[in-house]
Amino acid sequence: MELSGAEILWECLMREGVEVVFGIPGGANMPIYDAMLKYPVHHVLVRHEQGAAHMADGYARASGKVGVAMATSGPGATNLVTGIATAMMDSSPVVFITGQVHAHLIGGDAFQETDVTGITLPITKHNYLVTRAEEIAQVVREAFYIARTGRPGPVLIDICKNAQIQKTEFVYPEKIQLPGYQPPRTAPAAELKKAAQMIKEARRPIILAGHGLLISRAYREMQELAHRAQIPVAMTLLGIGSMPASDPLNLGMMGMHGEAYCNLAIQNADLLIALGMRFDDRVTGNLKTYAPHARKIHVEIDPSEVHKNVVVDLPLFGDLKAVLGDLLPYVEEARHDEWLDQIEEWRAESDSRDIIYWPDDGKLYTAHVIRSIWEATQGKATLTTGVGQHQMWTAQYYPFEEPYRFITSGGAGTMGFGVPAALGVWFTDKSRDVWVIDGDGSFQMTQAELSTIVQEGASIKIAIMNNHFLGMVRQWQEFFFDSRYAATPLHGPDFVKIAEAHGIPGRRITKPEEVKEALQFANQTPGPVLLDFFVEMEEAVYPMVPAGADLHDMIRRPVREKTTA
Ligand SMILES: Cc1ncc(C[n+]2csc(CCOP(=O)(O)OP(=O)(O)O)c2C)c(N)n1
Repeated sequence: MELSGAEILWECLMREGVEVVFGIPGGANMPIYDAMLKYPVHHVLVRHEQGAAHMADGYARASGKVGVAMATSGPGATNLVTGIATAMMDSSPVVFITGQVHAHLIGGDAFQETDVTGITLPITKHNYLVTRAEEIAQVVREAFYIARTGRPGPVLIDICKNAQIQKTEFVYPEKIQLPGYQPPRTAPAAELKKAAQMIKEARRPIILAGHGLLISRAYREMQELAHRAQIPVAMTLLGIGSMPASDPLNLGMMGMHGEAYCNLAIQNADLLIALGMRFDDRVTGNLKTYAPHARKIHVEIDPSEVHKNVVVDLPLFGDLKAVLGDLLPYVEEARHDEWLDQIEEWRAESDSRDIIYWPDDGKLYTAHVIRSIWEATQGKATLTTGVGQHQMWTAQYYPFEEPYRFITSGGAGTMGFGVPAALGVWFTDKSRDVWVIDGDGSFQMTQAELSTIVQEGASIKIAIMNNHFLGMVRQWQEFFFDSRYAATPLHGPDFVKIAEAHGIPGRRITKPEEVKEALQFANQTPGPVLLDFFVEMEEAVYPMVPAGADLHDMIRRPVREKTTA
C-alpha cells in the first residue's frame, strides 16, 4: 500500500499504542499534522514546546509507556531542548518528533532550519535525521524500542518535510535488528551468589533505592529483599515510592536534603546495596569520605554508570527486576536488630528538630501546608513539583505509600516541570487525583500551560508555595553568601487573578487556620483549582549537606524551645 511519509509515521505510532501526543504545528511539520486527522489519536495543543516535552515526560514516568512530543523545525525544536535534557537525566522514555526543512535545503540556512540532531546529540539516548519516506517505518520502530528498553531515555526523530510528503510502499518492519545495542538482562549465578554472601556477612547493611527500581518495576522484589534480610532502605529523590513510607525499614530520602539519620546510616554502614541509582553528587557529598566502612554492591543496567563516581566491590549488570528475581533465592533470612536500634536513636534525635512537630505559631510554613495536603488527599494523590525548596519539602513531608505518585525533575532540576508534567500524568488516568506543588518561581516558567489544562478540561489542583523568593537560591545565599540576596526576591503577579483569567477558581491563603478550608474547597470543586499559599519567606530546608561536604556534615535545624504556641 502506498502512503505518504506522514501517514506512515502515524501508522507506526498507532502500532506502538500511542493514544495521545503533545505538540505545536508549524511550517515544517504541517504534513504530519494534516495526516493526523485520519488517525484515532488525541493531540494536546500546548502553549510552548517545553510544555509538550514535560507533558510527554510526565505521561511516561506515571505510566511506564513511551510519551510522544512534537514540534516544528527551528524554534519549535529548540524549545523542546530543556524538556529533552530533563527526560535524559531522569531516564524517561519519550520520543520527540520534529519537522525539518526539505532535505535539499539542509545546510543552506533555510527558513527555520536548525540542526536539532546536532544540538540534541548529547541529551538524547539516540537521534535520527530522516531524509526519505522509505526510512520512516524502520526509524520509528527502532526509536520506540530504544526509548523504552535498557536504560530508557529520549529519542528524537527529525523528519524532513519532503520525507513527510513523498509516497512510498508501507511495510511495517516486524523485526528490529540493532547488533550494537544489547542491554544486559541478568547477572551470572556466580556473581549473584557472591552478592548473597556479602549480604549474609553484613552487620550494618543498607539498600540505596533509586529510580531504576521504579523504571524496571522491581520495587516488590526490593521490598522482599529488605524484609527477608531486615535491611533498611534509603531512597533517592526519584526512588521515593519504591518503599512504602510507613514501612519500619523505610529511612526516607538520602543526600543533600535527606533525613539526617538516613545519611548517618549510610556513613556507618558496612554494606551498600545500590539498586538503580547512580551515586549522583547530590546523594554522595564528598566522594572521598562517602560510606567509608562499606563494601558496595551496585546493580545497574547501564554499564557506564558503574565505577563512575564510586568504585564498587561487586557490580551486577542487568535489569533490576531480573537480577533481584534471580538473587532472591540465594538470600537468607537475617536480623539486624542492633543496627536498626542505632538508626532509631538517630531518628529520635532528628525528630526533636523537625519543623513538622512545631506547634502552631501563627505562621504559614510550607512543610505544614504540604503535610495538610497529604492529609486532605489521604496520601493518595499523584504529585508533580517544580524545583526548589517546595520540591524538597514535598519529598520530606508527603509520605508516599505507593510508587509512581511523586513525579519530579531530579537530575536536571528543571524549574517549570510541575504544571505541564501534571497534565501528562492526568492523561495516563483521568480519575487520578493530580496535584502540582509548585514554587512561585517555577510556576511562572510554564504558567502558560494553564490554558492547555483548561482547554483539555483536566482536573488538576495547583498549590503554589509562594515565598516571594527564588527560595532555594535564597537559602544558599543565606548559608554561603552572607545573606546577600542577589536577584532572588521575586515579584509575582496575583496568581488567583491569573487563575481566574483562565476560568480556574482560585484562593489565596495567608494563615494556618485558612489551610483546611482551602483544601476542602479544592477537593470539592470539580476541575482545576489554584491555591496560592503565602508561606514564610525565609524558611530553610533542613538538613542540608553543603555541596561537596561530607555526607555526615549536615547543617541541622536548630532545636527549638517548645514554649509558646
Ligand atoms: C530552569 C532553571 N533555572 C534556574 C534554576 C536554579 N534554581 C534552582 S532552585 C531555584 C529557585 C526556585 O524558586 P521557586 O520555584 O519559587 O521555589 P522555592 O525554592 O522558592 O520553593 C532556582 C532559580 C533551575 N533549577 N532551573
